This record gives sequence, C-alpha cells and structure tokens, in this order.
Amino acid sequence: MSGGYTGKFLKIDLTSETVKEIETPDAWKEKYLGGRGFAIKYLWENLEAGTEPLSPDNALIFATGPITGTPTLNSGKLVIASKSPLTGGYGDGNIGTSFCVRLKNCGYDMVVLEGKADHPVYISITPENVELKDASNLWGKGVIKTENILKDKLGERTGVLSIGPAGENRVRYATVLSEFGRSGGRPGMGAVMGSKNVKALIADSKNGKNIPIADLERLKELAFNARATIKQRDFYKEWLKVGTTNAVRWTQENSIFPSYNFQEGVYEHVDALDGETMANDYKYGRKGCPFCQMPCGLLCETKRKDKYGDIDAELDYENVALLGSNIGMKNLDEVIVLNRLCDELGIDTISSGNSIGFAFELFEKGIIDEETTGGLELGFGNFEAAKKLLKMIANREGFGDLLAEGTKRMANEIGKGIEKFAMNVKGLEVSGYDCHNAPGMAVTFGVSPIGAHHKDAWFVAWEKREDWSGRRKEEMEALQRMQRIRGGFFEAAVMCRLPWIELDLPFEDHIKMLNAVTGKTYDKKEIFEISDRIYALIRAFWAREFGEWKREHDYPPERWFEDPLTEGPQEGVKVDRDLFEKLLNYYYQAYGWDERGLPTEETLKDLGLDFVVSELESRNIKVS
Ligand code: PTT
Ligand code: SF4
Repeated sequence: MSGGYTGKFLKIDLTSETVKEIETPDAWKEKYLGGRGFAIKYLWENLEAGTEPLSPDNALIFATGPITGTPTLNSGKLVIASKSPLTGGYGDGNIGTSFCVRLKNCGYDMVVLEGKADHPVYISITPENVELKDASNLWGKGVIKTENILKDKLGERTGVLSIGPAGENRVRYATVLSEFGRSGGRPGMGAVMGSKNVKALIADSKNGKNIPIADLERLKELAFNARATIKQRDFYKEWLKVGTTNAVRWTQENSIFPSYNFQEGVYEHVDALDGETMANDYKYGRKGCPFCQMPCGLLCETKRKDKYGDIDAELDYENVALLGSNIGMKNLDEVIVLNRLCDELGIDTISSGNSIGFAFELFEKGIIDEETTGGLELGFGNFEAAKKLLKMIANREGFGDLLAEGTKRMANEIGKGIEKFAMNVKGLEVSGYDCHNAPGMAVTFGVSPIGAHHKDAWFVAWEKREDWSGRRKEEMEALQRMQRIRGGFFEAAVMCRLPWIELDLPFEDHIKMLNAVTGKTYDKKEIFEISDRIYALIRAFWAREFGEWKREHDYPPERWFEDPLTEGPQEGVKVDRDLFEKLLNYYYQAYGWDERGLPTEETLKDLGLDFVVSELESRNIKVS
C-alpha cells in the first residue's frame, strides 16, 4: 500500500466562486515529493511570466507533504507559497499549526487559491464541503481577534489560518498566521491572501479520514524510537527551557548577533535579551505544533506591567534579534510588546525589524528627517517610535506606507546612495545573522531560493564549527548538503527540521519514517536528487520572472563588503570580495550551474527538467 497522500488538490477560483478537486499527479509525488516541490511545479506550469503578484492572476498555495499530519513527530506543518510581492520571484514560508493536520484529514494534499473574491470571505473546508463565507465582519480585525471569533463560532478544534490588517493592506511582508504566534510566508504571502479578499481559511475535520500510512506499525516504532532519542539528548532540557533563543548568546560570542541595522555583530545589552533572562524573568509557558515533543513556542509576558501593559507573545531568536538588538531595544518587555503587535497586525517580525532599523539609521545619519517621517523622531532604542511605526506600516499610514514596501523599495524611493544599508537579498530582508564575520553565511543568504532567509541553510553554525581555509570547495559542498536536507527534504516531505538540527535526530531516521509513511524505498541519493530538481526549478522560475539571470542577483548587501565591524573581538572584519566570488563559484559548481548561477542544459536534463531548457530559450534566456 502506498501512503502519505490524500490524493486530491483543491483549486478555488475566487472570482467565479468555483471549487474543483484535482487528482494529485503520481508523477509529482515521484519527482517533487510534496510541499515546496508541489508549489514550484504548480507555479511553473500555471503562472504566466510577469504576473503581478498582487493581482487576481497570482496563485496562493497551501501545500502539505507526505509527512504532514502523520503520527510521526513534528509533522504538523505546511508550506505557503506564491510569487512574492516583495521580491518578484518565488516565495514561501513554513507554518506549524493544527490547520495543517486538519486540512489533510479533510482530504486535501494542497489548496490553490486563484482570482479574487468580490467581497471579504473566509474559506471553510470540511470533508463534506468547501464554501466561501462572508467575512465582512472580520475585515479590519487583528489576527488573534479574528481567530478567537472564528473558534468561538466553529469550535476550539477548528484549524484556522488568517491575516491581519497588514495583509489586507498588502504590506509586502505581511504573513499568514495561526494559533497565537505561528507565522508563515515571510515574502508577503499574507499580502497575496489580502489581495484576493480572503481573510481566513478554516479546516474542520470532525468527520475526516485518517491519512493513509503504508506501514503504520513500522511508523509507530520509528516514531517511538525517535522521540526517545531526542529526549535523551543532553541539550533536550536546555532546549525546553530556552528554545531557539539559545542562539542569542552564541551569536554574540561569534560576533554575528545583528545590532543597529547590521552595523555590528555584538550588542552591549545582550544580557537583557538572552535566553537565560527570557527563561528566568519572562517565560510562563510553552506551546508547539501538533505531534511535537520539543515545543519551541516560548510564551512570555511583560515583567514591568505598569510601564508596558500586560502583554504576552511567543518569542523566538529571530524576533529577539530583529525587534531587539537590531533596532536598539534594551529589554525583553519592549521586544514582547513589538512582537505581539506584529502577530496581531500580521507582519513578519524580521522584515519589520529590518525596515525600522533601516529608517532609524537613515534618521541618525541625517539622510531623512522629520519632514520625511511626518514629524516622527526616529533613532535606535526609540521604543515608542518603533511601536508607532509598526501600526503605521500595517495601516499604510504616512511614512509607514514607505516602510510597508520593504528596504529595497525604500532605498530606491529615498535614493541618495543608501542601497548598501538596505539589508536584503533580492528584496527579502536578512534574518538574524550578521555576516561581516561569516562569508559562508553571506553566500547562504545570497543564494537562498526565496531571498535572504536562513531556512534553507543555517550554515553559520557549520562555518563557525570548523576551519574551512584551504578547503573552500568542501565548504560549499557542505552548504549544498545542508540545503538538500533543509530546503529539499524538510520543505518537500514537510516536517519540522528542529529535531534534526537542534537535537541531532539522524537524517537517515527521517528517511525511514518517510518510507514507512509512503511505502517507498527512498535513499539519501534519491532525496538529494528530488531536492536538486526543486532548487533548479525555483532558479529557473526566478530567471523566467526576471527575463535573465546574473550572478549579481546572488550578492548579499554591500555593507558586509564595505563597512568593517567597529565593535567586539572581530573589530575591523568584513567580507573579502574575492573570497566571496570564489565561494560562489564553488557553490554553483556543486550544483552543476554555470557562472551566472543558472543550471546548465546538462544539469537540467539529468534532473528530467528538459521542459525548462526549451521554455527559457523561447524567452531568450540562454541555457549553457
Ligand atoms: C519564519 C520566520 C522565523 S524563523 C521566525 S522565528 W525561527 C519569525 N517568527 C515570527 C513570529 O513569531 N511572528 C511574526 N509576526 N513574524 C515572524 N516572522 C519570523 O518568521 C517556526 C519555527 C521556527 S521559529 C523555525 S526557525 C523553524 N522553521 C522551520 C522551517 O522554515 N521549515 C521547517 N520545515 N521547519 C521549521 N521549523 C521551525 O519552525 P517562515 P512557525 Mg514560520 C511569533 O514561517 O515564513 O518560514 O518564516 O513557522 O510555525 O511559526 O514555526 O527562530
Ligand atoms: Fe513546531 Fe517548534 Fe515543535 Fe518544530 S520544534 S514542530 S516549530 S513547536
């Protein structure tokens, strides 16, 4: 018996209000596995090149993988993907919430939204029915409020994904959120949802079916052993205490903790922001995705309630870095308040922290002034200004309207040669790792398939663990291996990567679980081939959208090459340009891509992507 898939896609045309069920193609399962693989295949086949991302013609995809919803571990996840309004290329994000499991129990591997509803709607999915329901009463409401209203009406066990005012107002880095603090789709998937007049999706699987599993007994045994393995790890207890915020101290020690809009890699107020402080003074609970044994959702509340109000939020490393040190905040109360605002308004904390940090730096340097900001005084550490800006961004009010466009468009609009302070790659803002002292991570951000995000490879940890000088080719092969596992396997099988990366659950054990679910006999080589196919197709998608491809598209922000660190043990360090170029060449060679960074004809054909060659050439994009 084969398993892991429900066998159906749901395609909803919001303009004509038609709902279609399509059989999940066997060839897609075999060649693309699921999740990100299905998403890019769908976009490649169905999206006209040059489609305006916020137009009805764009498609918004919610793609599960064969692992999603199965009783393995850390399987309550799905991929949200689309052509990104922030970058103009492929965009996706991974969200963990009960919606993911319920969608599959309702009978769907993937949902595609196309067109645009003529009034605000929410989409109700049950095993018996798919309906568009009026959401006029929810439009304008915050994410948490929206979810509470829907759950009060439909039952606590209903899975909900929704957007906030930022998505409605098409902020280019609005996300899709769920369950108080889960956020997915950094490159503006929430804005695409808003542009379609969709406020929420709900999945109610009360009368749903179990997901078919090829060998349930074997899966149970593997999952039992995997859970036992992670619980035995030395780091398990510490993980439950501090979660991803354990990275605060480590990044500081390695001069990669971003501060002051990535001007520095160390922060003088780090003690007030680190994992220990969080765990001792702010944390009151933990929560996680379905089937998770190592919940990373650290529920924190403000300590000084008289000053900051009684506010809580789910803190992660990224949120502490981007809404903390990167904008000069000095305590976790401030981070909690800003984080909660992002969650309620529906904006990505990473891009918000970058856009605000960029504005603070420009103001301090005198490049913009109160005339530009509409009378608002800005500067690092100005908590009240940060709070105001978040609301102005979500509502696209005054100066907030410009910040809502992201740092790349801000730089173009303001001019004055400020691109080098705009911390993004291809338009997506850099996540929480300063790279002055991490050239391998600078490459990682540069070549990431969605713009500057660490999802595909948290390479900085590998980079700091070993001395790679004299072994640069091996270094880039290590990066490739990491991408194949993280961006390939975990995003296509769709499973949380944290048991692997944080608690050292062997990758091979994950493949065994995939085989027990699907009934296939995948080995590492086959998984890596699927991964390479997905990466090559995503590259080709970008090239088709851009009408060309140049290696410059993979360059990180200029700041890391030009302005050395001025603080900490790595004072004076910056990325060496020649080294960067060398690393980029090795990276391209590892994948069989040419010196522009495009897969060669031979590589594409080896991966069974012959159709990409003809498509690109028909658009005058030379394939070498
Ligand atoms: C992810 C990005 C991250 S990565 C964080 S913290 W992290 C930020 N969290 C935000 C938030 O919170 N609120 C908000 N308004 N915006 C936020 N933006 C930021 O979004 C997340 C976890 C985490 S927490 C990480 S690393 C791992 N990511 C995984 C991944 O990408 N794939 C995968 N197979 N497994 C993963 N496991 C972990 O999941 P994006 P989530 Mg997220 C409050 O979505 O777009 O990928 O951006 O998904 O369910 O919240 O889980 O230190
Ligand atoms: Fe979800 Fe975190 Fe658990 Fe992963 S570790 S499944 S993101 S709660």
